Amino acid sequence: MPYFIVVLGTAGSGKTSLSSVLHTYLTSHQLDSILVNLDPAVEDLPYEPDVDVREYVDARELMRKTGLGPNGALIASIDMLLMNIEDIKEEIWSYKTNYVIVDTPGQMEIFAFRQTGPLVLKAIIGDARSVGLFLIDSTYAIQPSNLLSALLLASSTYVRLKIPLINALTKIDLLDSNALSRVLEMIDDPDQLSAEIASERDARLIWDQDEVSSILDKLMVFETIPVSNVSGEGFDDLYAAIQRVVAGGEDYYTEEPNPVI
Ligand SMILES: Nc1nc2c(ncn2[C@@H]2O[C@H](COP(=O)(O)OP(=O)(O)OP(=O)(O)O)[C@@H](O)[C@H]2O)c(=O)[nH]1
Ligand SMILES: [Mg+2]
Repeated sequence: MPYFIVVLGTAGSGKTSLSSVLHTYLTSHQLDSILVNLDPAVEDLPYEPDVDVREYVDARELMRKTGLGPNGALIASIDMLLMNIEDIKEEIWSYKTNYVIVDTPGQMEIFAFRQTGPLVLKAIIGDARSVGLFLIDSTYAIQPSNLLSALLLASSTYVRLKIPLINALTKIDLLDSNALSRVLEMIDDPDQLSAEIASERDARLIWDQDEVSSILDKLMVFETIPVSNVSGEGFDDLYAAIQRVVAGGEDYYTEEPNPVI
């Protein structure tokens, strides 16, 4: 059975880029994987998907035909994916592969927080093991209150999808090493994050420091791996974290002889 790696995160956080780079990384390590584009609204992809839901439902065509706006068309498209789910699942599972990388739609509030998105994922994954990568754009996370809201979003995504998550802090090539260390320290230390939020002029109006600390104490805290989809930095660590979740730390090879490269 393959392992499913579901790439999640807010619009523009780097899901499509990371899916592509991860596929290249796995291939270069003699691990077979396929790429599934689960975004019915995407126009251009930097990779050639093995399975592409636009062959079942094309949100852009739906917009043209129905006059729906982008969000309405995406909602309708994801609902329509569910109607085709058996065929989509069959196509994905027809590949004998180690990993299935699933690139999800940009508007994650439509995908993860409505009824049908999680049902689509659940149906595709079936009984296989899965891990979600929740992408946080590091250039956004340098602002402490942004980081807090990203961590809250990761937690609520976990509640919705009920698959284990790893946070991937993307675009670290755009941060200098001091800024990156500061973000990682805030993620590691809830007291520091709440202190930094308290010192933000605008955020102080909504959050007080004790409140933030107590929220952070209760939050699910997922492992965070810094990566760059441009330089490839961090992918050894990301792969190791994925392995820890899906295969309990053991390196994994399927029973099938693996015809990689
Ligand atoms: N510098 C840098 N740019 C990145 C990185 N990852 C993604 N980008 C850029 O960020 C933009 C968005 O990347 P995508 O991979 O399309 O992000 P996405 O989450 O799939 O976007 P949507 O599907 O539209 O929500 C693109 O211009 C990418 O080239 C990274 O690690 N470093
Ligand atoms: Mg994308």
